[in-house]
Amino acid sequence: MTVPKIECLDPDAPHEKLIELLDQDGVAIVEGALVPEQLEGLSADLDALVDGTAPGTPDHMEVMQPFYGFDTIRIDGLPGKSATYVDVLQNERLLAVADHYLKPHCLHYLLNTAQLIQIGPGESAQDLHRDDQAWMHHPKHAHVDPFSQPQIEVEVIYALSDFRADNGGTRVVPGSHRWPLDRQPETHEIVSVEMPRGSAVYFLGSTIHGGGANSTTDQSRRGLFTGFVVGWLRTEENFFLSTPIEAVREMPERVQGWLGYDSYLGIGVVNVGSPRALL
Ligand SMILES: O=C(O)CCC(=O)C(=O)O
Ligand SMILES: [Fe+2]
Repeated sequence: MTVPKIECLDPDAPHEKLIELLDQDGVAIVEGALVPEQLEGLSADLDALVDGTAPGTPDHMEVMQPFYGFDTIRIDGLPGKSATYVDVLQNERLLAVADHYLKPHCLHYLLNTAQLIQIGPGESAQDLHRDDQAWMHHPKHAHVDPFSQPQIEVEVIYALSDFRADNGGTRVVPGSHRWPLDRQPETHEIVSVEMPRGSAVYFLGSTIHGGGANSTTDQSRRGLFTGFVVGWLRTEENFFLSTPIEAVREMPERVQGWLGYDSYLGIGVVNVGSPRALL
């Protein structure tokens, strides 16, 4: 029995090597992915936001609460909140990965998640999942061999604190991006991401993973989660920009829903909740 592990690359490893590992394992770590100035800039921008944010999920998002966590602080919409994030987002390595997996299936891609995930002491492990199952009605999920289907999502989590098995380091199942959808991982197939602050774990939307439990009493695990999806995962019209929110407030509830003001489970959220909260 081979013991699964997550391969780890140097900061100057060629993008092709990272893509080779993602093809093979669906996951890989890159050390020193953020430079010290980026780490400092992110901390400066994010510390204040974290201080003002309670762990857990808005009351109206009960359905997502077990997934989002009870002792976890999530702050989404980071491009509007941190100038350093906008810099980090344009990281050449992530773009090379997105170009490779997504560009064959779309004209251009879109930012899908841009959030800080700070797993606090006492948090239990998130259920293991594939992020691309958010679009569970996509034909990809009727297919027995997901890797033979177009990838629709690529992701990275930057470590803004050290990641360890005991503080909430992401749990990943290497190779699971090639598994039939009904195969469940056994305990020995699950690996905790352990990496120092500044490193990054890359994975595909079809790789099974989940936030780890934080069994410490006083240490938070802070990750910066960024993902891109194929550019056609959206509505044709952009009602958020075409229809002033003041006008939307006067509309019947179901029309508001059709304009996008209800989240679809975890899709379409703002402030980790339903956009309806803004109405
Ligand atoms: O925070 C983590 O380590 C993973 C979180 C995650 O997988 C998710 O929220 O989709
Ligand atoms: Fe996830």
